[in-house]
Parts: sequence; C-alpha cells; structure tokens
Amino acid sequence: MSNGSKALNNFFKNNKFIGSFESYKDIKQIENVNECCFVGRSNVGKSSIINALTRTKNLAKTSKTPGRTQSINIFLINQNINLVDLPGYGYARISKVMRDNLSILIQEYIENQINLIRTYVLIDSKVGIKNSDIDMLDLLSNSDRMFSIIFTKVDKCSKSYLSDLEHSIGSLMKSYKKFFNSFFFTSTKKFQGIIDIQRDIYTLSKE
Ligand SMILES: Nc1nc2c(ncn2[C@@H]2O[C@H](COP(=O)(O)OP(=O)(O)OP(=O)(O)O)[C@@H](O)[C@H]2O)c(=O)[nH]1
Ligand SMILES: [Mg+2]
Repeated sequence: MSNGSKALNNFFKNNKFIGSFESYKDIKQIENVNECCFVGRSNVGKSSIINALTRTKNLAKTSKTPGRTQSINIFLINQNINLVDLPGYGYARISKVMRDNLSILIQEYIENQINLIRTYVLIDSKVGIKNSDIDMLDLLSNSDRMFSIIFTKVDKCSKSYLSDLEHSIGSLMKSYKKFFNSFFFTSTKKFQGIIDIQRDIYTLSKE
C-alpha cells in the first residue's frame, strides 16, 4: 500500500465541509474557486473516494445501503478547489418522486454550476457501464462538460477483466472524444489509484 505523496496529502488534509444542499438554488456560490464533482450510480463509491482523497474516514458519509447521499455535499480543499459529492442515480428502491427529485438536482447542478471544471464519473468495475451511466455521459457532453472516468472497487476484479473493461469502454469513449479526459482505476480498500486522482485535482486547482 502506497502512502502517497506527503505534499499532496497535506494539500487534501486542509479540508472544510461547506454544506449540504437539497435544492440547487440553495448552493452558496464561492467566487474564484474551481470545482470538481463525483457522479455515478448509487453505491458505486463516490463518498468513499472523497474520503480516500482527503484521507479522512467520515468527511463524506458512506454506507452499505445504496441511496445514502441524497443532497449535494461540498468540501473546500486548501481554500482553492471544491470537491462535490452528488447523490447517486439509478437506485430503484426509492420512491419515484424521490428519484425524480434527485435527478433534477443532479441535472440542474451539471447544467448550471459555473465553476465546475471537471466531472469524475464513477463506474463500479464489476458492474460495468449501464444505461443510466450513458445518460450521464450524454448530459455531460450536451452541457459542454469535461469528464474523466473512475473505475471503482478494482480489488474485486482480475487484471485481465480490467484490461477488457478498459478496452471496451475505451471504444465507447470515441463517441465522447471532445469531452473525455482520462481513466482512473481505483480501490479505496487497497488505497490504489488515489494518488493519481489527487494529482489530477491538484493540477485543476491551479487552472
Ligand atoms: N470492495 C470495495 N468496496 C468499496 C470500495 N469503495 C467503496 N466500497 C463500498 O461500497 C459501498 C458504497 O460506498 P459509498 O462510498 O457510500 O458509495 P456512494 O456512491 O457514495 O453511494 P450513494 O451515496 O448511496 O450514492 C460501501 O459499503 C463501501 O465500503 C472499494 O474500493 N472496494
Ligand atoms: Mg454517497
């Protein structure tokens, strides 16, 4: 297990919870702070990734039960970049009204948030890409948003499986050429691939 870079860890250790917002209009806009957000199906590991990046256990609330995060949670890193934990999509076992409200919240955020400079779309390696993920990629490209893909929970998969996955989703990315940035393979359990995302976000914070 890598301990990562000390300088990067210090950068991410300087973190502050800004707030939890159930409606888009309530979000406090912070001028001159770039933002990156984490989206993906319910239970894919969004909150876990934010905790791994900041090396905290509970900054973002995680759960074994899908549908845990039902609001937009914003964390300010080093006073110059926000990490945004969005609710999960595609979870069937919540009411339709709730599901509709959450997708409206996600969509409003993606379409309107001015400082949003990168979206990380999380895909559970074992589950692969679903129609709801394609809908998200379409929303991002229609909103002119740059995105990267984070494959989560790689500890559950073999190397050859992951290489096939990279190949097939790599082909799909040809349709999103203008907006697709890069792939990351991660495990928060094994602390794998986290430093690469830390570096990416650090670079974005300088833009
Ligand atoms: N094996 C394994 N499990 C993981 C990993 N990352 C997260 N999990 C587990 O996946 C479950 C969901 O993680 P969360 O981080 O709460 O997922 P989320 O995407 O924030 O979920 P919602 O807020 O419900 O949308 C938890 O039980 C985590 O412990 C990983 O890298 N490997
Ligand atoms: Mg969550």
